[in-house]
Amino acid sequence: MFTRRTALIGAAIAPFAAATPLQAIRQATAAAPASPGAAAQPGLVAAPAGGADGLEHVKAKLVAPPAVMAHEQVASGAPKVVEFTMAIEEKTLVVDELGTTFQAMTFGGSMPGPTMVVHEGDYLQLTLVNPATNSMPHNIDFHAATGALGGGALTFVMPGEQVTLRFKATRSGTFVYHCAPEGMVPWHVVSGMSGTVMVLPRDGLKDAEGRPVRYDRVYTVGEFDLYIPKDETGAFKAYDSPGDSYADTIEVMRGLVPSHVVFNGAKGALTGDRALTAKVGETVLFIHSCANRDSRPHLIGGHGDLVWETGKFANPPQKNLETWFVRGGSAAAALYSFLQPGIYAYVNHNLIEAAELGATAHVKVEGDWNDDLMTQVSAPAPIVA
Ligand SMILES: [Cu+2]
Repeated sequence: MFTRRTALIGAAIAPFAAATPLQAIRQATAAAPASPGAAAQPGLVAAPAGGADGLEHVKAKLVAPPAVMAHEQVASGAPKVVEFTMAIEEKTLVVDELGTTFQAMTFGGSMPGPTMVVHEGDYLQLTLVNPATNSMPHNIDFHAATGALGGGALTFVMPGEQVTLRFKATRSGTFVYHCAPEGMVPWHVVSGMSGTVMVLPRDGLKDAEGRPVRYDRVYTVGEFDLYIPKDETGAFKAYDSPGDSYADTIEVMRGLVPSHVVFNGAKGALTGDRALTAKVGETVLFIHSCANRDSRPHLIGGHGDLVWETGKFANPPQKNLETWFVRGGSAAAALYSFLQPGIYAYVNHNLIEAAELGATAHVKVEGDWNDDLMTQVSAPAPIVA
């Protein structure tokens, strides 16, 4: 049956030309294992790659951001095959205080998707599930992986299908993963489909001098630029499904002016009752991903003690940063030990994006105030002549 949805999908994957959009989709699905990327790495298609044979398999439990799954900072034992299962969920989200709705497409039901943690030399094995309740084909491109469009060429799944991909984590660092279905990559990405993989060195993080560093807490922040269409009165439009929102959204996207720039899917997702928490004396690792657009994180009242601006742990971290940078299409990592209690704003220091469009989080820090670091010498009072 030729519906608006199938027409849309057919148009979106036009490179796979066929008699009808549905046939095009089926051909695209069938063609995936025979794509150039797959041909170059036949071991990834069916048979296990030799290096993963005989390794211990462990199942990892993903959690919703800003939390990060339980993990070892220093790997115990030999490399493992770490198995993940993640379902894609298309859903309507409220993204601001006006009640504006957004047709989100998500990994694991959250924006960003859950952060996966492995160690260098481990194999990350993901079963990606696209439930029949979804309307779109999806896949996953791991920036941490090597070959086959980051796995995108081997993971194209229609609603009602699942696929399992395994790749060797050969580089340490924080890396974006995102959906990348041919013909509609940017739309899926700005609809919410990205997250982070953290590949830790087997012996843990090190400072610029090579000394071990550890964190007490880790949070994952995903920054998203949203392009929600408005009607002729200037009010945000609501849609019934991603497909219904497609044509209008693409038009707004092409203007490159986001309607919202948010952390973790909505204005206020990480403020107030949902603020991140820490205690004075604790060291916190902040992972900050941007799948599409650049950002410049700043912790107001604090600093970046150690910052892996590109997120890559093989490179020595930068020290004592004021504000750092996250290139669109990457995830940075910043480590800070809190010295004072209070509410810290963690912002994109394009302050218009932070304050007007939504890119603000709060860190609520408990502990004792250090008068030596800061004190109010005299309270506000009339000017003394
Ligand atoms: Cu997708």
